[in-house]
Amino acid sequence: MKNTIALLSAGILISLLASNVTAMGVQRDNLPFTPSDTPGDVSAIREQHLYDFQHRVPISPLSIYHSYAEMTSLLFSLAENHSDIMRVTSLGKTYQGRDLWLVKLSDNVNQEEYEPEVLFTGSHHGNERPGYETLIYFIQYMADYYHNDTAVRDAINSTEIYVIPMVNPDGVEAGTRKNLEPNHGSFGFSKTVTSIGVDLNRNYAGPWFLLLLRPLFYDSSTSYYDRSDVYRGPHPFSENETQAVRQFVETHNITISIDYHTFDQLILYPWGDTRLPTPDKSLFVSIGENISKLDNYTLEQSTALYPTLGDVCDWMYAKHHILAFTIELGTSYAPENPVLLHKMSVDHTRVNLYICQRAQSIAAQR
Ligand code: 0X9
Ligand code: CA
Ligand code: ZN
Repeated sequence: MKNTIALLSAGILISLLASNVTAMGVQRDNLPFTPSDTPGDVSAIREQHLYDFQHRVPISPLSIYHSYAEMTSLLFSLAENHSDIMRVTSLGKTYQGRDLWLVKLSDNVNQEEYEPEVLFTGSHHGNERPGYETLIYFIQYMADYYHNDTAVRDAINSTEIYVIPMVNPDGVEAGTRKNLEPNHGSFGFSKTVTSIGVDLNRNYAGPWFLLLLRPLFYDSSTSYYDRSDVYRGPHPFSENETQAVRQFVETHNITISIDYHTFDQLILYPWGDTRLPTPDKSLFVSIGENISKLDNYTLEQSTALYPTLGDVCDWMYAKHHILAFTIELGTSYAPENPVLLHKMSVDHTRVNLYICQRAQSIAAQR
């Protein structure tokens, strides 16, 4: 995506991106952190790989990420072993028939309790694997450390934590940014299949008409054209995956959310479709500054990266008043270095725990 934009829109966006990578220089204090063993029914090969991964021994790059099937069996085995605090359900199916898994982590997990709710989503873009991998790590850490880490216990006892680790499993399996839904022309009117895939992070509702009015402002970051890598789909919520997220969000009361992408080491807050600030800018900045103390990433409004229409955060904030962040992990789409991936996972486990804490204080005030 960044490559596409840089190629297509020359200097302006390149300099925008370049200005975003300034280091914050904040020192972090390291959490004592011992990753646990993986549960039994993950394949032997995977266990070996994870063992190596956890011990920071470089392994074959292709194998440091879970496949969809491996993630599925890991999630179910964790839920089985921690059935008091973890539950896995399906929010629907993708075009290719994969279930969209929702993980809930909370005490009395089978009851809807009156506790602040938080949501973490990953891999709207299938080629951005750290999004789901860091969330798998987070889920596993939460499940395994419930009894031994007070921050984990507080978060699980006092919040309802929801995770949709892989929003776009078809794309993950195919290694593509977009999902695998066949397109019938840009507006869905063609009888034949003209191309494959919608950019799910352009498919949420928003002021779509602005693309007509300000084509240059959105430039090559949002597109009508079905062949584009940033194709928004024939209409808002045309896709199974975004419908599933919408259905979930409409039936919950989420206070803070983070949507994980790669890459650029950024913490982004709305708006992403206009340079105007939101009424909650100072609250976004206050939360974002604390996140950046934990991951050393740069905090800015989404439009500073580039303006888009139809991203998940703008919709969540505009429609549901959710304090919705995008985090762009790391310095490449899917790093092959297990040490980097591990550090990303540890840092963002701490970020997610902070979000649980902060959601409690914000929900108490609202
Ligand atoms: O373009 C996106 O969807 C995200 N970047 S990525 O490189 N992972 O594709 C950024 C979305 C943040 N929102 C806006 N910039 N408006
Ligand atoms: Ca609970
Ligand atoms: Zn992305």
